Order: sequence, then C-alpha cells, then structure tokens
Amino acid sequence: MAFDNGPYIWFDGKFVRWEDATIHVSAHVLHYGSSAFEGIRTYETINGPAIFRLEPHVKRLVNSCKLARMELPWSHEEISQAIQETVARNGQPACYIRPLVFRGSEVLGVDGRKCPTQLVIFTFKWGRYLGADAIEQGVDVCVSSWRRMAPDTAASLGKIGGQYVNSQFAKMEAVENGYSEAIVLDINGYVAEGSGENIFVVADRVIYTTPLAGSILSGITRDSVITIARELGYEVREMPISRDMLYIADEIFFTGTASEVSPIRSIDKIEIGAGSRGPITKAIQERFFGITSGKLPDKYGWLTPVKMREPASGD
Ligand code: PPE
Repeated sequence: MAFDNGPYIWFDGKFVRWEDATIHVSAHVLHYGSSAFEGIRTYETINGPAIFRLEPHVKRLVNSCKLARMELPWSHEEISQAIQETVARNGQPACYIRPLVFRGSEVLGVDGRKCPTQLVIFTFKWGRYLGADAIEQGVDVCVSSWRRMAPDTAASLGKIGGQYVNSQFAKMEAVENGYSEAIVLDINGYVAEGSGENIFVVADRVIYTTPLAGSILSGITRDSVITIARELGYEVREMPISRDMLYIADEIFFTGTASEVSPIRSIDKIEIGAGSRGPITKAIQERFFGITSGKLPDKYGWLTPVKMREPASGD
C-alpha cells in the first residue's frame, strides 16, 4: 500500500512537504526504537471533519515521552494545536493522524538523552485495518506463541516505538499462518491484547476486558467502548482473562483507533459464539459509529471539529 497521504508534514514546528520530511541515518531512533507515537482518526461526520478524542491522545503521547525519559520541547497545548493545523492544512476529511516523537541525530549508544527530541505529524487515509469485511464479518485470529513483555520488562502503557518489535513478531507470525491478527498472552499466561488492539470478551451478557496493569496499552477506543457499554446497560469487568475463557465466549471483539470495533469470529480455528458478529458487539458498534459519523449526539465531547484550510495557490 502506497500512502494516500496529506501533502504536508508538521516537522519540528514548520510545515514541509511530505517528500522533504527526511532524517539522517544516524538518528538514534533508527537504531534503538527511541520514539513515542500516536494514532488518531479524523472522521468525516455529517457536520464536517472532526478529530476523535484528540486530548486523551495528546495526553498519552506526553505520558509516553515521560516513560521514555524524552523531554518534549512542546507543550500539550502546542501539540494539540499542531495536530489540528496539520489536519486543516492537509484537507483530508477522513484521515489517520500519526504524531511521532523521536530522538534524532547527535550520538549513538543506548542512552540517547543527548540527542534532540523531534516531533513530526503527518496524515494519510487508512481504511479497514483488519481487512475490508472486518467490521461486519469479523476476523479469524490466533493466540500467539509470543508473549507480551512483562510489566517489569517494558512500559506497555507507553506507546513507545521499540516496544512494537514485540507486536511485529506476533503479527507477522499470525499472518504467515493465515490469520488476520494475533492475541498475545501476558507473562502469566493471561490474555493481554492484540498486536495493535485491545480485546473485549462477552460471556453471559457480561463484558470483560484486560485491566490496565495487564501488560496492555491503555487504549482510547477501549475507554470509549467501556463508556458506551455501560451506557447501554452492560456490566463491564476489568479483570484477568484466561485463554480458555476466549474459546467458550459468546462474543469477542478488538478495539483500536485503526481497527475501530472489529468482531472476532474464530480463534485458533474455534468458532466464537455463532461464528459471526454478535448482538452486543453490533450494539456497541452502532453507538460508536453513530458518534463518529455525527449521526448520534456527541454527548461526551469526543469530537474536535476541524475547519479545513482553503488551499493556497501553488499547494
Ligand atoms: N494496543 C496496542 C498494542 C495498540 O498498538 C493499540 C493501537 C491499541 C491497543 C488500541 O489503542 P487505541 O488506538 O488508543 O484505542 N494501535 C494503533 C497503531 C496500529 C498500527 O499498526 O500502527 C492504532 O490503532 O492506531
């Protein structure tokens, strides 16, 4: 997939064209994965383009930098503004936004704190993360042979570049074996999350999800879905989930900015429930996509409207 990208990249405070946003091969981040990033969606609502849950994403980026001991030369407010300006300038009413903080070029060696901390923000169109039919038909996944990093091995609550080597191993193995995605267990054998998604399990009308201390990323879609599920009257329990709970669940779905709310129809070739999207998953999706399309009221203030900038001549 070549990028269907917005033409401009916010690069350390200035807009540069996509093709000019380059860094040096000696940059610390290339060698050691010293970066923190976000994934945020702009939705084309019936009231115009709007960024979904911008503030919690910026807050998580700031926290990821804190965990990685990366000093950010920009404030939360400046980053939030820069993201909105990038979306407005690029003019893509529905897009995926990727802010990336990284250690640039100065020295090598694992302690990269002498390197400059840089920030880029770019946008591109990203369709269905887990395939065209994922949202309605669901996906076939496996339990990975890889484990998530232990709580004292990495900082899973930070969206830190190097930690995605673990996700890459799990995802590549799953795809190589014919599955769309992997579910990764934690160091104790409990369910953590997908390679790039959080997981929810429905059994006897109760909804379970891994607690934040369970080696997961604190997903913003996860948080949104917990709110929606409780509003719909379901009990949501954040508690350790065992592998066998998965196989006999009534419904299971993934959540993530890229994957949105995606049902899982089989795990390790065992059908989940009826082997198709279940009614609770569907009800949560309807609420989620109702809000992100602007058809339902934005009662939680999750949407930040963006006024697209008129293209200047020569753009
Ligand atoms: N866990 C992991 C490991 C993860 O990467 C994501 C997001 C989530 C949970 C869900 O978090 P949230 O997006 O806040 O609901 N994964 C992002 C990156 C995917 C990629 O391939 O890159 C995303 O969904 O944007």
